[in-house]
Amino acid sequence: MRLHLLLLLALCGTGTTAAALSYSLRGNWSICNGNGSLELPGAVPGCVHSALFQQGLIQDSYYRFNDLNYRWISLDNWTYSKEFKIPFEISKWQKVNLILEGVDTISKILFNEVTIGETDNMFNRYSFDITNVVRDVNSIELRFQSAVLYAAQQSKAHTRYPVPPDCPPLVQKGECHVNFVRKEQCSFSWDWGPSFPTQGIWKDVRIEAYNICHLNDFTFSPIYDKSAQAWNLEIEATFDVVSSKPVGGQVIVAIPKLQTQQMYNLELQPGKRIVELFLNISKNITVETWWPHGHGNQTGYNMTILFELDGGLNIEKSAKVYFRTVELIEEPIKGSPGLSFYFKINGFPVFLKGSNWIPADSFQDRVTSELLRLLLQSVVDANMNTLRVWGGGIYEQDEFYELCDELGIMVWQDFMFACALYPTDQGFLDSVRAEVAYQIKRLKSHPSIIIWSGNNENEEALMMNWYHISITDRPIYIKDYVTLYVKNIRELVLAGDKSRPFITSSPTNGAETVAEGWVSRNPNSNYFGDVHFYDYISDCWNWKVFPRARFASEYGYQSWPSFSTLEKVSSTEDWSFSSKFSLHRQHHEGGNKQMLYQAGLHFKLPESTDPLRTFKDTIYLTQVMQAQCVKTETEFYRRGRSEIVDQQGHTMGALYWQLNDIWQAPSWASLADHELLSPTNYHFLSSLKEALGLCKAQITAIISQQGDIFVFDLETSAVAPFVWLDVGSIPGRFSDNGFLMTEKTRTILFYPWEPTSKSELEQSFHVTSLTDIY
Ligand code: BMA
Repeated sequence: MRLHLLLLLALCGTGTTAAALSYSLRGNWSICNGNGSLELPGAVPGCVHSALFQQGLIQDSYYRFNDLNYRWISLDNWTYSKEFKIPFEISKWQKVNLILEGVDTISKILFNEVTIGETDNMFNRYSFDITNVVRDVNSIELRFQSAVLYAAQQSKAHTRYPVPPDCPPLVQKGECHVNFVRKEQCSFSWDWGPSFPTQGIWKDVRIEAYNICHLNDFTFSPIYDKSAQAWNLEIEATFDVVSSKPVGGQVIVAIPKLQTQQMYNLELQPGKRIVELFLNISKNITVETWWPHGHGNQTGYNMTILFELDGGLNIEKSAKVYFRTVELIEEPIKGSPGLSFYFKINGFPVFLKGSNWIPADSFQDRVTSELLRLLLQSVVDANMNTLRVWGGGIYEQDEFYELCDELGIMVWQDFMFACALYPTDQGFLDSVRAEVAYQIKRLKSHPSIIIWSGNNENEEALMMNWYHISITDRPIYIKDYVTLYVKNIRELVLAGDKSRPFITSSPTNGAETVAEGWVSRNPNSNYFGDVHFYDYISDCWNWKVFPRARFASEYGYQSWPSFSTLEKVSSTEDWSFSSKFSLHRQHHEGGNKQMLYQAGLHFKLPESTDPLRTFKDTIYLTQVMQAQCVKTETEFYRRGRSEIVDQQGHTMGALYWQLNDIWQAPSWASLADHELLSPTNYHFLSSLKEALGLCKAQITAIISQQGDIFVFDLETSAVAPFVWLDVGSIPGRFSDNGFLMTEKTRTILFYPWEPTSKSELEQSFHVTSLTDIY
């Protein structure tokens, strides 16, 4: 969906006058630490870590132990400042606002040395009235407070009762009390991620000046009227009317391809005004609906809205409109107690197959449109149709959702609360309310988003008593839970968005959770809602260990990223499975042992006399193990669609944990720094450690180029399980990898993500198969 919120122009009777002008404050700012000992230039959007790196003052933050070495950066209180001249005559404008699309996180803002406001939520958009302080030449300062110190203060000030967890497990080497600050929750560390609590201006900043009235924002929802069998479009435009008299005029909405044009009269009273428009699409016109990938096209229609207001003030917007319906079906199932939990898109039941999405980098200024496109294209190429934007990360940038619309990827959108209990004092709630209202407005026009979910695992944390809360204290926390997710977030969703369902948590029991007072005794039930399932002890080749759930929204196994990925952030002494580095990067208690245990159930563990060979082979084997485990479990859920066994089944979703990685470390991800592990289907009659007659396979490749693509013609001397092709640090994707090679020859394509050559590929090419270890 492309909302072209560009500079607003108005054409006045004679000549041309702009009704609004916008001046971007992107680009170079000055950054200074708390005691003034460090001063450096830094980019906006950006963060302190990136600025220090760009100035050569720190190394790559992901290198070796730098997450610990650079802890001082997030404990300091930094200031961003800039002096600038506005290139138009500012005194001619009735109203001037400073717009900050994203501030990370706690800051006090001074404009020409006057405090104009404060920020405490990185997910909110801020607008401050600077009409009375703005001049032609200006200074702006954002005085940040360390989010880590702020979180500690907030927690200390919450004296009535603790709000757990205080700190992450020690193995995560993270910071404490992240639940007290409205910031990317995993930036204080996670069980796959480092602690980099960034500071900075992470999105656009600009000055907007206007006369008469200004369109602040504009959003819409296509709604299908079942009884009339017709589509309607509900449009909402928010104006700031600065004229002292009412502003009249008309608005024309047009969707040419649907032969639809409607005109409305309007009169805007002074002050903040919301205009609601209702557009009927004639039922005689065929509207092509938006479908998820694999189910149909992603047809969208161009729409224009033209406000023609008094005094020749014209404001025009354009956007792409997609039409689709989504229903969450919870109804009795024959032969199974409980309720179903599945989605109907445009009236058709759809199995949600996909993965969970986490932030693509600790430093969001490094997440480019190209990276998003490559990752999301990989999602559809791997035949997925859904991503869950997990609640411990961020509401993704507009481009992410635009790409999902375009590619047909359904998005399960969590609100950003995860694995914790949260406070509900008024200041916190006000901040959350502003965040939620803003995010609903920003995102609701995207057809890709098919559900809002209140949080990640917080109902489970509460009801399974993760934090050892005494039974007598539990009602306090249940009350807080209901206040936050039901009385605030849910209310805002119901008021602001009629075009998709809402659930309070994941996992949850859906309607049963509601019936039990918004918290279920066991939110992970197989008979209701969705489940998260992790089991590192049982043999993953034995599908009997998996839950016959209605919907598996999280499940998975860890693996190590490829050696070529790790090599870039480590040094020779780190290259063993038990090195200080390997232990440091593992943020999940016992994770390295669990991987070896699981791999050892079906594979011989590597025992080369060369320690580096053993390390590389072990990494390879953890990936093979992960691929096998996720494959077995995913196939189990896919089969479960049409099965009811022991009164359980009718599974309608499988989203494995996790698609992508945030840094180079062991995790549950299948895409590690731009490489795709895509297993093909086969069935082994025994564990591979028991297989007889496997001979060492000599695999050779002849590489040729066809346009932008490289063709790898492979030849093997013997049957080779889990053939892994590697081109070192050359970014790109193979059409298949980790496959079983039973035929003598096979052709695989390589899609480079950056320009490369045949000779570069030949030099970097390396192939491994299980027969190299045996
Ligand atoms: C679930 C997720 C994440 C976590 C993953 C693996 O709990 O929601 O919090 O990273 O499992 O442990």
